Amino acid sequence: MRYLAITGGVGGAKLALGLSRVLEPSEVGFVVNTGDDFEHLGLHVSPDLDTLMYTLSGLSNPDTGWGRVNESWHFIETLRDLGGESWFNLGDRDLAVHVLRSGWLREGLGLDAVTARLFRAVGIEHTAWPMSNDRVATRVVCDDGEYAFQHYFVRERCAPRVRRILFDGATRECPHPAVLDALADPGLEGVIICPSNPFLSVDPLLAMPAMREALDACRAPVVAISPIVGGEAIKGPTAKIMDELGLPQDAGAVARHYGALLDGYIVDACDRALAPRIAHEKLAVIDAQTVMRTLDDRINLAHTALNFLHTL
Ligand code: FO1
Repeated sequence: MRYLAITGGVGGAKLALGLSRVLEPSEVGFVVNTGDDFEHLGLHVSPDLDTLMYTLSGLSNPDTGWGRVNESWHFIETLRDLGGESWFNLGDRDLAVHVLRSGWLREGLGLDAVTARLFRAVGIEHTAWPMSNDRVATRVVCDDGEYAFQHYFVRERCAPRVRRILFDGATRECPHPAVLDALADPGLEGVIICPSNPFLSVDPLLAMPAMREALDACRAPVVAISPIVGGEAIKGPTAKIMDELGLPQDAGAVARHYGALLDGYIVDACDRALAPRIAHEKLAVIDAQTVMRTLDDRINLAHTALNFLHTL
């Protein structure tokens, strides 16, 4: 494996798609946040793994970025009519994935094996690992109480003010062993932290001490792409959360958040003026077009990140 890409949901999956178009399955592996996973209606839902699966296979819903294209909603509408819990929109086609995953997990398969089966079934040849086969659950402490991740994110639409973010199980559970092996492999040429939410999507991985240590010890350079462009998040609550955590809402604050982990950082072209102020002797900073509207944008950013890694 020449490269590892760390990704969360929608924003990260876009760059992952670009990477999958320019690198062979043997060259890149994707490490996916599972802090968002939860049991819902008796099913195990893994939103970020599914977002990656749908994106890489061309099955993603272009309007939402999550869930499936050509979806119908009879199940959730019927559930709502019957008085069931319907705030989390499970589409009819998407439901099949959750039913299969839950059944295979009950039979004793690991989340990694389940993921591999599902990815192969939709024709993906690249490998994606859940960050851990064990349960690490993101919890969001807000002014008005503590929320399980999806309750905060979907049910409450990220409205409560965030005070702290916790990762239950992170210090107890182990990262996926293949990820640790890849990070220790002298053949690894670089790690890319996709432009996912640093606090909600990347921190769950970094909260596992063995993952952090493996990244710190890794000899290959680590590059992140800023999810903040012109002081705003492309999608989702990153900028709002930064404000609530008392951080400035700019690309520099994300780089400082990752700290010594990074060797390189890519800001958007519109933040070009910030680059020299973010850079220091141990951090190279370049600018590029990071807003990925088209497949070409995704491929171009993938090439930029890979070329940048090789200069470090
Ligand atoms: N996000 C929403 O904002 N609303 C939903 O109803 C919703 C349903 C959903 C169903 C399956 C799935 O895999 C993802 C879904 N998401 C939904 C996205 C998801 O929960 C979040 O985007 C991620 O957890 C954050 O990366």
